[in-house]
Amino acid sequence: MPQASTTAAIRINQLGYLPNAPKVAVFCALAPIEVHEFLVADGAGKTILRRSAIPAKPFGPCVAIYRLDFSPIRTPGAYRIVASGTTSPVLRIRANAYAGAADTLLYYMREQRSGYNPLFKTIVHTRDGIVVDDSARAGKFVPVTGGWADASDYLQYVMTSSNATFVMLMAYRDHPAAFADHFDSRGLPEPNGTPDILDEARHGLEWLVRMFPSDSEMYNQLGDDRDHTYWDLPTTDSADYGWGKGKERPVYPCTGKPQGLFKYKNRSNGLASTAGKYASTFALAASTYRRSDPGFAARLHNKALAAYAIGKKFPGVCQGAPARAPYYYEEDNWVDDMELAAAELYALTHERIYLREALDYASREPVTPWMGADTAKHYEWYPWHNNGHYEIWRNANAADRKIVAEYYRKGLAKVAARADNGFRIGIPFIWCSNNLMASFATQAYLYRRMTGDNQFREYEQAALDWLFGTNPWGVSMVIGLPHDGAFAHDPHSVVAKEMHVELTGALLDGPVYSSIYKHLLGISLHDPDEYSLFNTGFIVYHDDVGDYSTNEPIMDGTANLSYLLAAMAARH
Ligand SMILES: [Ca+2]
Ligand SMILES: [Ca+2]
Repeated sequence: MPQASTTAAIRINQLGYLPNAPKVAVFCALAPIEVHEFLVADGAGKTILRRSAIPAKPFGPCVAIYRLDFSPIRTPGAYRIVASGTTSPVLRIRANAYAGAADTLLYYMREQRSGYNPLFKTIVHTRDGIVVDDSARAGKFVPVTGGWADASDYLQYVMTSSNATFVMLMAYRDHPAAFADHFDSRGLPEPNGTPDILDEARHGLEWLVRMFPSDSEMYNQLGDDRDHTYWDLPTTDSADYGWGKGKERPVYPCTGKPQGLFKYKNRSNGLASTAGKYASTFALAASTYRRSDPGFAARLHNKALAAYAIGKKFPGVCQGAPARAPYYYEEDNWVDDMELAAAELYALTHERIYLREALDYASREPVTPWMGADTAKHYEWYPWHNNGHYEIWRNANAADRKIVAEYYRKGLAKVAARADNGFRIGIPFIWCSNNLMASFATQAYLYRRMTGDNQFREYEQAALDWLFGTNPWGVSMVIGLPHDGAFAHDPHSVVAKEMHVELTGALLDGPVYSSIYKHLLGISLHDPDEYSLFNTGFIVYHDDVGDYSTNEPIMDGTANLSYLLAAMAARH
């Protein structure tokens, strides 16, 4: 059945609804309309539920919004909702709605691999790289091929790659049953006896080890925005960093000082943000591989201790380094990273000093600062949610558990206080809003798991539903999830465009404030906007290769979502 009207739509979670979870669709009208009730019809067209539509505060292009709560239906099946002459797409209720979803994300992670890349079936970026911006080592070659391209450019960051690796290890630790084995360590479609999530995490770990080769060499970034000079494939990347087109790429160390080889400088003032991320990831990995690969685990254990010591010695942040453009990762917090590191070192060593230090760091930033804010700088508060509180909770006594659960509650309450609109969404729509959405839902899930308190359940579900289609545009923010859903076909990606491949599993950046979109440099749409009717509000989203602000797939956000999707799959 087609939509009866283009001026109203019923938005649903296209992936599906778990039988026992809250189930809400959102009626969004572009003009005022009174909707009193809605009905739900089963696959045979028989009405099985008739209920009042709940009016809600307008949001974005949706001048009139009604929440259509069909939670009473728990029987698995396919249904449609009808309200005021508008019919929803088919919605599914099923216990396995999230089965395989976390593994689907890994298709994109594999596609992003540097080093051996299974899509191109060759090694990409073989000459990484040469140290810059460090008087002692500038000009030295360090072998750092590997890891993942950060997004649709080919820059690589320890900041995002270590968080991606950490979250994948954490997802496997907590929800191993959610992951299958269909690919080998190189990412080729051949089972190898290892869950694919661990194949992917190990690919990240081995790059991180290369980027921290000794206790006195801590590297942070590979490549810089000179990468953006050419629109080319990873195999033919012709960026010229001064050593010839397609030759070596620069490797930036953490120096504790402002960095930038040209006009723009970052505000780096320490090493702890990066050192903490190395330490937490290596410590968790040391536990992961303790039995299966004791030699690797021992090496990671030592590196975790060394990185943590560096973080303690040099507090402060090690930010992304800009080159020709003013955009860079402006991470401004580091106590969250040191908290997570201390929590993991406690889990690894059982030495109580680490638990005390973790709690101390936690008390210095109990709430990730974007929560409750209208805006933030680019990646100012990163990671998007602080896994450290949950990691402390896993090994702490009842009193300390209560403290860290309360930290999470405060952050969730700040976001929920802004979520009085019809979509129940309270995040700021800065660049990479989907990462905030996924992290909010993850923190809400962790809090619920820690406390049994369901007070944020509605908002947690709304954030998850948003990512899979309950948003003004009715678009899933993950390409190919579900495979028959409405999702981006024109992402900002040279690989998708030139290779004619669907970037299955990729999480997009997501909608931004229209005020941000209008002021970005060099942005323009290549095709007529199929979502133009819904781009009239304070936020915009475009399925267009030209929109690098809302339609660019992003590696760290994709990995960050793996935990939540694994949790949703594993609980039912
Ligand atoms: Ca495998
Ligand atoms: Ca941080």
